[in-house]
Amino acid sequence: MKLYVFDHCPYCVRARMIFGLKKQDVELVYIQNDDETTPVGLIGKKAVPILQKEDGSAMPESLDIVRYVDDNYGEKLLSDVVRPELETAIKQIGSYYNHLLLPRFVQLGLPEYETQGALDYFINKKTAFIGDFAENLAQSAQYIAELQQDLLTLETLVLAEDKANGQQLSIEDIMLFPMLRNLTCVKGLVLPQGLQNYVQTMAKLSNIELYSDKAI
Ligand SMILES: N[C@@H](CCC(=O)N[C@@H](CS)C(=O)NCC(=O)O)C(=O)O
Repeated sequence: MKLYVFDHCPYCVRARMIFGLKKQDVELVYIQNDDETTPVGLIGKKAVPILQKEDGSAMPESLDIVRYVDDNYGEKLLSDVVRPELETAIKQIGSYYNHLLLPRFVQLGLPEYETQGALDYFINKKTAFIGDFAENLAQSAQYIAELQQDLLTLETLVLAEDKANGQQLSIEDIMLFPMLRNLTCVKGLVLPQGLQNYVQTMAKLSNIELYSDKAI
């Protein structure tokens, strides 16, 4: 199977997680950010992740991919239960964290921005969404201050470092880890200890690298 991804894409990290957690091989294909031909050719629109199955057919939508792999390869791992309070905490952080993340992604040396065209495409598209990248970077301290508070709330909901609900791996982990993993690119952000333990443990279990070493 092949999984078409961008490294920074949290939905792609969801899909990558299930392969890592199940120790199931998959070929990762990093497309350029401005490559519309590949995804449109596979699923009729420009979006990743895309799973190309063994029969050649292509599947979009991160959670569909996660459930497909969980149901069809090895013993089922994930519970479907998501606590509403965890979902609320994730949505709250998700409402502004792109102001911190998007201007940093383009400085991390990620494979989806190898060409100038790919870089320009991303910057133009996302500037329309969050405003000027340099201005957002300059406002990091205020976003980080808000985030530190919200992360304290989130920490109270993470009950074990290898499964957020404390009992079984679940869709909660598939939603939560990609967000925390992306936040490791923010220099000066101190994850509360419980979340730091969680992100490190889940990175190992999922076989997905963090950005801590190149944080900006
Ligand atoms: N609902 C989709 C969302 C996927 C999505 O929004 N992917 C983004 C990247 S993070 C994308 O491909 N956007 C088009 C673009 O970047 O041009 C899923 O869960 O897979």
